Amino acid sequence: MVYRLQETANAVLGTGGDERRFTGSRPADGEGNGSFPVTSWVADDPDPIDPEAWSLAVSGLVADPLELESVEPDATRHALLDCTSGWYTVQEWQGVRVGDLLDDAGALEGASHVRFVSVTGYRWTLPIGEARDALLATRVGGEALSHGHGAPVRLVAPGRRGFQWVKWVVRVEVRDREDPAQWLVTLISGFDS
Ligand SMILES: Nc1nc2c(c(=O)[nH]1)N[C@H]1C(S)=C(S)[C@@H](COP(=O)(O)O)O[C@H]1N2
Ligand SMILES: [Mo]
Repeated sequence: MVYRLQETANAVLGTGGDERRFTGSRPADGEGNGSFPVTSWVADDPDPIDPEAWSLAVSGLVADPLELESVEPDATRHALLDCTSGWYTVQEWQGVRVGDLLDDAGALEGASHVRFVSVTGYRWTLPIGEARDALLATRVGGEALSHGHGAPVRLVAPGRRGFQWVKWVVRVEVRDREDPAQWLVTLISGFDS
């Protein structure tokens, strides 16, 4: 019933219909920071990150842990960000391939997963093959990423839902296992207790 009413509203307003993805999400059109919403899963809302104070650690099952003070974008991907709150956007993201970082650090035998950790503690883990192909993005639609969208660096994980695209990344951890607790941590992230 609710669904029917929604369909009727869409017909009247001229929104929706064919443009919806199979997830139900509607498009946010345009390019760059201003063209799609800033969304947090629950209460994650860190202060803007001072790029001078920021660094990106690549650690865990690696031969040479890295501590990068900046990231030079040298890779581009068109990828679709689909938030469970009902919108999606296709953007050109620029950044570094996670695979290149792992090659620099030298992923060790047994490495099977890569965990991306936000300055807020929010985190998500991908199987290493998929992680290699993901991007740590510093730019969107030809612009430097804004704070709300995850500056200085956010994960771009093509094919994954928006909540897995970790913003404000400070650590990349190479691991030999999944991370069952990530659901809980992600849900409570941002709540002071
Ligand atoms: N650190 C952190 N990363 C996060 C979130 C969050 O709350 N904290 N929200 C996620 C959700 S639910 C979505 S849909 C996308 C939204 O990205 P955007 O704000 O750039 O649109 O970021 C994801 N990354
Ligand atoms: Mo989301």
